[in-house]
This record gives sequence, structure tokens and C-alpha cells, in this order.
Amino acid sequence: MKTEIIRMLKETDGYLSGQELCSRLHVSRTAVWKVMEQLRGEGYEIEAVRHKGYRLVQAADVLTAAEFASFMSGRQLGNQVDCNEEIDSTNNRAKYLAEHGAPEGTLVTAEVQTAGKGRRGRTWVSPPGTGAWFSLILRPEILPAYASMLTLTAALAVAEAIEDASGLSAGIKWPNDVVVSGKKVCGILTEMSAEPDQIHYVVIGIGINVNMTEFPEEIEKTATSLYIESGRRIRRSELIMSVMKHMERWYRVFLNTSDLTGLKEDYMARLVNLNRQVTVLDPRGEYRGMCLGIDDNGLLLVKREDETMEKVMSGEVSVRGVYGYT
Ligand code: BT5
Repeated sequence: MKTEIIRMLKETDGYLSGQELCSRLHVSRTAVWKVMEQLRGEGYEIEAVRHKGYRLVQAADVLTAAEFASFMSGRQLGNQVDCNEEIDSTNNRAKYLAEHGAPEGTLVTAEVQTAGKGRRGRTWVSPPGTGAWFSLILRPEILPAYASMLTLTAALAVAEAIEDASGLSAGIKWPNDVVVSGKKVCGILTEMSAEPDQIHYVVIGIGINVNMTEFPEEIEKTATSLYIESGRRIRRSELIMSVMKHMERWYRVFLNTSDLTGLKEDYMARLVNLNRQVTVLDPRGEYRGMCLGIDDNGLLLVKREDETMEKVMSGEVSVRGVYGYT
């Protein structure tokens, strides 16, 4: 009933009469009033006027199952949500749920992560209440070798969702960073369980700096948040569900061909490395070159200074701009 009430309040322009709520939900006025009190307690600003009814002044910035469900309309991704207050890492929780049969589309969120993970053992800074730290379980019927392309697919979905929610223009630093004004606003960590020819599940972990006002010293120069860039606070649940919406679209496009043919153009349009000098931090030897985009499999095309072409795989290397982070 809570979800229904949130949804009805959001859909109504003006006041929603108590009478209508009671008859649509088949419950008493007292029951409706109790839910309204509960929602107020969670931070929803709801106005109640005699003879008019209830009006949602402002939804709360909460990550609850009812709030997420109020956005759903027949979509697959995000149709089941596991909301956590404090957790080591939403990726770990998602992997646990996937091992125990959680279906494709299950979304795991947390207010705070105590051991947020980046790639290759790095740390992801995930303070309480201000970021969107979440993981999505997918079970694609593709070869395991193709799974890394899902990171690029997710980066595109996140960039679009950020633009929708904040109006900021969001670029992508290959393969897994979303950047605003040259700084990292989101990182993506894809993990998978598979046999040589079959995927059991893929977990896509996404961390977006939403309402943070400051960062620890070690990332201060390279990290930013949507709030810092736009001056506006953004409701995290809305942003996360927007990522689900965009991801749903691009995931289908990806599955059609099992490669990036259908989304390469949109990805490249946001690629901040494009036509720029990059340094490829290859463990076998660092080199410089000009970034010419990505191929259909998401490999980065780099023309070395001696004119030879390299196809860079995301698992092996990091790419840096020659003059800084991007
Ligand atoms: C990433 O790794 O960018 C992947 C981050 C994925 C985080 C999400 S949150 C939900 C889910 N659960 C998890 O445990 N993880 C995922 P990488 O490309 O390795 O970048 C890590 C580097 O980014 C660090 O070494 C820092 O330099 C920097 N960094 C750490 N926290 C940051 C933050 N909040 N914002 C910007 N940069 C950060």
C-alpha cells in the first residue's frame, strides 16, 4: 500500500482526496493517515488540507523498496530491490544473492559501504547518505569473454541518466569512468561468475557521487559530485531508477548482437579520450599514442607514435591523459 500511495501522490498534480485513496486502495481513512505519518517520518513532505486531501510537496531522498517500486512500470531491471543501510560492498551482497538464485534485474543498494571496491583491489570511497552505491545482477546468455562490454554499456546508461537528472553534460573515460568537467563522478566495477563457455551471473557495481560536498585528500583533485557541479541536490532513488531505464534499453541493444555495434556511436560521442594523446599503462611497458575510439568489442584503438595500431583491452591496462586524469 505504501508504494501505491507514493506512486499516486507523485502522479497527482495538486491534491489527492482521502476518499479517492480509500476507494482505490480499499482501505480505511485511518489506514491511509497512518501511512502518511510513516512517510512523513521518513522525510517525505506531505501537506494535508481539510476537504481537499493530500499533496506531495517533496519526496524524500531515501533508498527504500517502496520508493524504488513507485518508479517501476513493467521494467525488468530494478524490479527486485535489496536495500541495505550499511554493507561492506553492494557487489559482494549482489554476488551472494546471485549465488542463491536472485533473478536477472535484482538491484542492491546501500546507504553506506564500509569496504567499497574499485578495480584490481583499489578502494571506492562510499560515505553515508550522499552517494548512489548500487549493483545490478544480470544473467546474459553470452560468452564470458563478452561480459566486459557490459561495463561500457553501463557507462553509457549512467552518463545519460546523469544528464537527465542534473542537466550536466557527462562524458566517459574509457572504459569505466563517467566524468563531469574533467573529473570522475562515477566508477563501475563488473564482476562475474562463469564457466569457460557459460555465464552464471554478472554483477555490475556502480558508484555515483551524488550529493557529496567534499572528498578525501587523495582523490580531491580528480573526483567530483553532481551537487558540486550543478549546485543542486538530486534524489538518489530517482537517479538510480533512471540508470535502470537507460540500462534496460542499451542492454537489449547489446544482447541483439552480443557486441557494441548498436551503441558504439553513442559511446564514442561521449568518449573524452577521443582524438587525444593518451598514455597506456601496460604492465609490459608504458607507451603513448593517439586515441581513435573503440572497436565493436569495446577495445580502445590507439595509434602509437610509430604509427602502429594497438587494440587495448580494459582488463590489462589503465589509460591516462597525457596532461592529467582525462
Ligand atoms: C572504479 O574502480 O572506478 C570502480 C568503482 C565501483 C564502485 C561501485 S560502488 C557500488 C559497487 N560496490 C562496490 O564495492 N563497488 C561498486 P577504479 O577504476 O579502480 O577506480 C578506483 C579509483 O578511483 C581509486 O583508486 C581512487 O583513486 C578513485 N576513487 C575512489 N573513490 C572515489 C570516488 N568516490 N569518486 C571518485 N573517485 C574515487
